[in-house]
Amino acid sequence: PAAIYLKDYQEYPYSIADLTMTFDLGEEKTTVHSVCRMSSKSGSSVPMMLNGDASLELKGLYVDGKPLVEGVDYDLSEKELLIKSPPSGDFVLGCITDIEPQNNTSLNGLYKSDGNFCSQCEAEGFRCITYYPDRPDVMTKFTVKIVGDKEKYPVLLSNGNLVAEGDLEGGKHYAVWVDPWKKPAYLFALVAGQYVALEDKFTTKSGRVVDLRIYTAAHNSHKTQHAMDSLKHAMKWDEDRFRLEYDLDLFNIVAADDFNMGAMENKSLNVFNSRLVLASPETATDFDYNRIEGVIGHEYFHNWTGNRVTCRDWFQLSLKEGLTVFRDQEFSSFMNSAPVKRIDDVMIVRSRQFAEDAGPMAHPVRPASYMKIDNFYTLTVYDKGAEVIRMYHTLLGEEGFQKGIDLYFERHDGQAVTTDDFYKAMEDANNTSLGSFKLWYSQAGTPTLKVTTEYNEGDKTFTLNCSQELPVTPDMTQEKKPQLIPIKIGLVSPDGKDLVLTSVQDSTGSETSIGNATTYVLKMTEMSQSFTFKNVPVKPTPSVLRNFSAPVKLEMEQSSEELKFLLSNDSDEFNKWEAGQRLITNLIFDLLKSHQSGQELQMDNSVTEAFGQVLTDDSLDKEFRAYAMELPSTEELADKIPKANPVDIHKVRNFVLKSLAAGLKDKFLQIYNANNVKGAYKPDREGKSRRSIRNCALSYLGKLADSDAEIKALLNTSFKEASNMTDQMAALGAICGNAGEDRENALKSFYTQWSNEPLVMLKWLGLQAGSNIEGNLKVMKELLEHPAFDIKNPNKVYSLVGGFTRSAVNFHAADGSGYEFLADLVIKLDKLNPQVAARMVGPFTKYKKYDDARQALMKAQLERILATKPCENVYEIVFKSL
Ligand code: DPP
Ligand code: ZN
Repeated sequence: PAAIYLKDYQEYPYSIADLTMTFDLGEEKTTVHSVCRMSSKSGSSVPMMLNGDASLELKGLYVDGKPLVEGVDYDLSEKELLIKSPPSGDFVLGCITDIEPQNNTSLNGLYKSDGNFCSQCEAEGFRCITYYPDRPDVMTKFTVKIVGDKEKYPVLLSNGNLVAEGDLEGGKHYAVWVDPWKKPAYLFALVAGQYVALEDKFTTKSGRVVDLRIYTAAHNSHKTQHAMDSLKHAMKWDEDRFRLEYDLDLFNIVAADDFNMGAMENKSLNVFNSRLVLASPETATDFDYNRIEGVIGHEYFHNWTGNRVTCRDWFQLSLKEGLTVFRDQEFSSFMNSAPVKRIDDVMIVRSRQFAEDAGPMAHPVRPASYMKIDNFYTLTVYDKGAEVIRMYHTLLGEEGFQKGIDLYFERHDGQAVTTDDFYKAMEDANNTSLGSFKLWYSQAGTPTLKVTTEYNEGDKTFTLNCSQELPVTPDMTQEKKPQLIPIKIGLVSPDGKDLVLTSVQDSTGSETSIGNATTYVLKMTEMSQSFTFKNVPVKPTPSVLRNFSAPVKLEMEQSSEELKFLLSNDSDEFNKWEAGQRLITNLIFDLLKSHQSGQELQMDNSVTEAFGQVLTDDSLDKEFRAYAMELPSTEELADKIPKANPVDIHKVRNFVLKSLAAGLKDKFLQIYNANNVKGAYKPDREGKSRRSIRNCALSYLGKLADSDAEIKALLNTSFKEASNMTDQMAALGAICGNAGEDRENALKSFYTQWSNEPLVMLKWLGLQAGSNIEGNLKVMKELLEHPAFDIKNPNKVYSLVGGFTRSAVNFHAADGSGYEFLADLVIKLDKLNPQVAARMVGPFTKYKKYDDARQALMKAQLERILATKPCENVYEIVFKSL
């Protein structure tokens, strides 16, 4: 397959006034009749290229009612249909295709899930439905008529407003939907089947009454209230924070069990993976409740950032995704604890996006080329993209940022635009130049920010010497230039308070007056640059990169004493947490050295003490304390060292967990008991906070269960008495950390209780798959054959196979058996669902991070996959990795 380049972008030569589609839904085949009113933009006849998947059966092609002849009027190839000389003026293009949604296992285009018809068109699914210019800059108004069996498919939905419906002969009925907003084909959706809806209303601030409906299978209808509440909160929040109102009289959400992505923002008809809609206290955890709230917000927010203003081409994907992730992050911060949300998001960036940036698939936020766009729905485009948006916000402030947003919509509403357009709106609205900030879009890789500091007692100045290093990445075509890095900083005085900052001078000589703030954003623009704060009365402890003000790897030597000081005193909650992370990371790497040189491991008790203080500091939010107790993941740790041995890292990390558990046992018990409150589950902040510290304690205590009968009993009681899924999963997880009878019994009883709930079965599969108990591969092979698993359902694959790849011990087993297992599955999935197969191949792309032996084993599996001549999606990733 050939690569597609951003530099080759060309406007589509035809515009489409409107598109009318008729879907005749059937069990053997579905017939799609589409009619476009088109015109040549230049007024002359140029060849017209339409995209179409090989699975389409072309039944008819007409221009102005006259059939076109293959070979004469048009050429048809695997992926394209080329009309050689269309009329030069206005004309009507008709196209009839037959498709087989019931056999579509790729879940791309129109397919069936649980007996219902459902569609997914982003990025390039529409071409699996009909021949069409399937690209985001071709926008038009859609009218969609759906015809189907009334009994089998009582609910018929598409985008926009329902304008007509009625019965037809032969037990059929129809519905006609008109979307008044023009849109690209990727935002088209069709749903037909048996659903019930939860209904509600929202009145916008200008008085529009919007009907809200969430459709699910009848047996799940009691699990949609939280999604509905989240939707109303999101609608209100977007009005308050961004002044953005909803623009139609109805908004529908449908839950689908089989879905590749998390959810999809089709205009007024969002389709959701059911795991991101359905929640009840008994079946969903606090984590699920939060995720649902965030994703409901995310898809709703796309109505403006994505739908009203969309992308010119897929290289601009972050235009809508980075911005919308930023918006959903801000929404979740507003609804929950802002510092905890920030920590959560940074953990994802550091443990997963940094790894992507360091691997063979590294690409800029705005990629310059791709083979399959499906492979670019990445942490870089989404999460690093959101960090880029956050940096605008940090640099311009809330007011400046909102001015930029206003100008962006003023200029581009109804258009398909680029990240450059967004950048320009931000600059122009603020009458400023952001200079090298733009490079964040085009340069791949994670910058390393190195900082050294010095205090001058005589001058009372404090200097930071900063340098940035931009890594070589596989996509690199020229030397990288320095990127503007916003460095948010505070100076903490020995009494624990932030010093007042008065002025700062940078190495170019310019001096800026700060005006007595305690936090300041330095704008680093050079490869190396120093900043000197004046009037600093005492030697401070610097708190650098507060709130993670840029997605960089910070390298700054700070002693254990300084880190402990920041852990107890930093007023920036992110950096307070971060001090603990750095402290424990240093300890883990010291211990790793001991371990690898055969020494016995010895815990540093002063670290235990420092963590104990945070754990029991009642002035801090409980959820924050739980996060402070979480150690960096094995993945994040592996990312920091060359030739990592993940099994060793896991062992050392586990040793530290156990040592903390033993050292703080009484405190954990006390916390567990104090927060083990009986009563109805509420997914509110107070309840979530309480459960979070309770279950943090339980998880630590679980580390002691193999040698402590009392704790063992506590875990079992906790499991039996759990009255909500958050507590039940926490107990199950703690019990399952140790092999033995308790584990077997708990897993069995959980299965018996929940085997009829597919979403709960995902947890059951995932927990077992991620186990670090040695020899778990045998269990994996059994689970593949288990009725709770289904290789055609993406969620089950993500839980079982994805879960397994997070097991340091078993996936990375030294004999390569874990790698072989994954490759076998990728090869199987490749034939069924290319997008899911490509996601599952991901862990192999990181092979260069690991020790030589593991590298060789992983590489061998990549070669084995390549030899099977995989689909384009898998091919791109494997090829780039090798
Ligand atoms: N549905 C996916 C998302 O919202 C792709 N647009 O991120
Ligand atoms: Zn999105």
